[in-house]
Amino acid sequence: SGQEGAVFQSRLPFSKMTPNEEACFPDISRSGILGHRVFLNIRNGLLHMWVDNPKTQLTFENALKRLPPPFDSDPNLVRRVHSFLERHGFINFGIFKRITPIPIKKLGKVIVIGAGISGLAVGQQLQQFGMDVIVLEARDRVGGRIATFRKNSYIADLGAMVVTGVYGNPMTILSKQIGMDLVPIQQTCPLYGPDGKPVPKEKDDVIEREFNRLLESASYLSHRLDFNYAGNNPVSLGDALEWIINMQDKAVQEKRAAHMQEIIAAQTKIIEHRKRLKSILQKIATLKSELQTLVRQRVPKGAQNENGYACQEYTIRTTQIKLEDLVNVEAELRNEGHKMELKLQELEQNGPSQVYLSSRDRLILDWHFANLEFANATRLDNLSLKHWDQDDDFEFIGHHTTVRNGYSCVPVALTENIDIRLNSAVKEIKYNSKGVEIVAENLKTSNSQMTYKADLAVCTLTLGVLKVAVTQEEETQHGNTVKFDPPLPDWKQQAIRRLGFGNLNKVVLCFDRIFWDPNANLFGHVGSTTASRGEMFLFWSISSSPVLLALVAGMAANIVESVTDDIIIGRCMSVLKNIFGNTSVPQPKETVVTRWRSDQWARGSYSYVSVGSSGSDYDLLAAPVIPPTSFEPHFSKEAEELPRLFFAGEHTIRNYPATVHGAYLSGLREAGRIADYYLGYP
Ligand code: F2N
Repeated sequence: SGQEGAVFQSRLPFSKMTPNEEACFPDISRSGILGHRVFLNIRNGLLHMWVDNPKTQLTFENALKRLPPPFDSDPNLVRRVHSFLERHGFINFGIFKRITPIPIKKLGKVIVIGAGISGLAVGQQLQQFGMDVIVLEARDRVGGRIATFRKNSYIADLGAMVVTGVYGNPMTILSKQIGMDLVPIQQTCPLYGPDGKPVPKEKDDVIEREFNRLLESASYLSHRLDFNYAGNNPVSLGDALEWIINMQDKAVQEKRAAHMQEIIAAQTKIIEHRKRLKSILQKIATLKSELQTLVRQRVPKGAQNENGYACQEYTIRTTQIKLEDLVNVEAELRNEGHKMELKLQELEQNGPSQVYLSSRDRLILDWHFANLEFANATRLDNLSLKHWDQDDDFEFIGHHTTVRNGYSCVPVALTENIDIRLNSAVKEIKYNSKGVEIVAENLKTSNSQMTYKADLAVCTLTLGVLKVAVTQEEETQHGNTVKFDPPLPDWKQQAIRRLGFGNLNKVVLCFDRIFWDPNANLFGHVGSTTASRGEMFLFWSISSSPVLLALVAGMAANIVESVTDDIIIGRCMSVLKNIFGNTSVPQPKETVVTRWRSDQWARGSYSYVSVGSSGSDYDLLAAPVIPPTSFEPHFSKEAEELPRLFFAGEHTIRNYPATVHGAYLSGLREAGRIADYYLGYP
């Protein structure tokens, strides 16, 4: 709350200008501490006004009126700050009541390709900046990877479903503008083993700690020891984790070997010791019989001479002393032997564990790996060890929430006042220094093609669709193949190839009653093999009606795409019956299975940093493309250097990839960039 809260919500530093602000306000940047203070006070004041009431346009005039003196004393500076914040999507974005009308005279024409959240964001912004916008969308709906299944009272999100953290998240502002029913997720997640029985909490905790330790070790390996290449090949997160597990296993084996050696040494000592005892006992026996003979043959004092008698008595006495000594040694040896036996017993009883992880523990660990594969939409051995979590520092804090009324309410709200052509599949994107020509096929009226001319285009095609576009062995003629003319520059194509585009699928099961614990939003199912760890590993219950969402991640995500719905639903049902009992689980009333990889308008779920890629590939994917020089003499130098192709989408935003908020912010970013190029600085 308050001004600081509003600035934090806007992802800006409270008491510092950002590099972008310094570049846009060079005069302030040079002006010293006082100028900075004035700028920051105006900027922070405006953000506060907007965040407090994002349902109404914040006009310059109203902002100026509400700024406390002395910060209202330079209206020109206030106007500049206001324009800056508006253009870069810090104020007046989303759906809000306008006070000033949108300019009627259009200031340039834009084609936006794709009506996912990024396309809608860029469209809304450019429209309000006064440009003429048409959005072309191949599907018969908007939202792209935000897709909500609705039937009767059942609601389930087939694509994005979680708003990941509320502070700093632009979705928080949108939720104030439109009816998003945000519900915090209860993070506790009971696990059920492969046998359907609950995994004891203590066991669950121990393995989770081990999982976190393994991730820390992998990070140490990468960032401290710089172990990121094996030969010339970059190392994957999956490889690193398996190596660490093997090392742990080896360490356990080594400990066991050392322990065995200790036992053998103790046993050898005992054997030696027993030998000694045996020889002492023999000596004692010999001495005893010698003594007995001596005593038996003893000649009384008077029956022999004095010398002989003394000699005889001396022999008996020394034999007795020898015997006593040996008996003492025997007692000592027995005592020692006893101690040795005890030590051996202790060694045998307190050996190190037999293995690093029992096979059951390994499967629980695999469940955590499946969860990580879900978050990254790919197998761990596809993820770059060094860069897979490069966006971690930008994660928002605060609750993770789901949208109870379905996430599609957001894209639907963002269609307000924009010209969107559904069922329009873009086939060709031609661009040169004069502008763009977009060829689209109308999927409703077959074979009818339309060519749209504009000054520029914003491409929000998914990374999966872009990969098909730049791959040589394209499935020409059928399916969603988009041709760029001229082909995209090499640096762009390389980045498209390098960055990963993953997969993740969901199974929606709608029942007539709840048979699971209604208080838990989540429960996990531990698979029976490492290979199948991602198959229905997690169930979500977030709807107010009896709906379960099963997740299929990692390797399993691709496998389910080639299997029929019946088989997948059958697998889900057997997992549920295994946990809740045959008779407790009714037949579902409605079911949906997603196949995002096979979906020709998506070709996967979202991007990831693959082995050999890094965060800078996101920047390359975001960079606009300037057409190759036309050599036509009548064009001014300026027009020739204008970019004509701009890129937005989840795969173009380095700090917030793979998310709805990231895709949305990429749309705001591109709108600002386009306005800077085409409308000049306000
Ligand atoms: C065309 C053409 C053509 C194509 N002509 N138009 C949680 C948190 C963070 C990350 C992950 C997760 C867990 C995963 C999760 O459950 N979420 C999730 C997401 C995606 C998918 C597929 C699934 C199954 C699950 C999830 C989440 O909770 N929270 C999030 O914040 N994000 C999640 N995602 C990812 C987002 O859905 C995604 O990043 C975002 O929606 C992407 O928006 P874009 O605008 O970049 O792309 P898209 O919506 O695909 O728009 C492109 C449009 O282009 C699309 O409408 C196509 O039909 C269209 N198109 N070819 C004309 N030739």
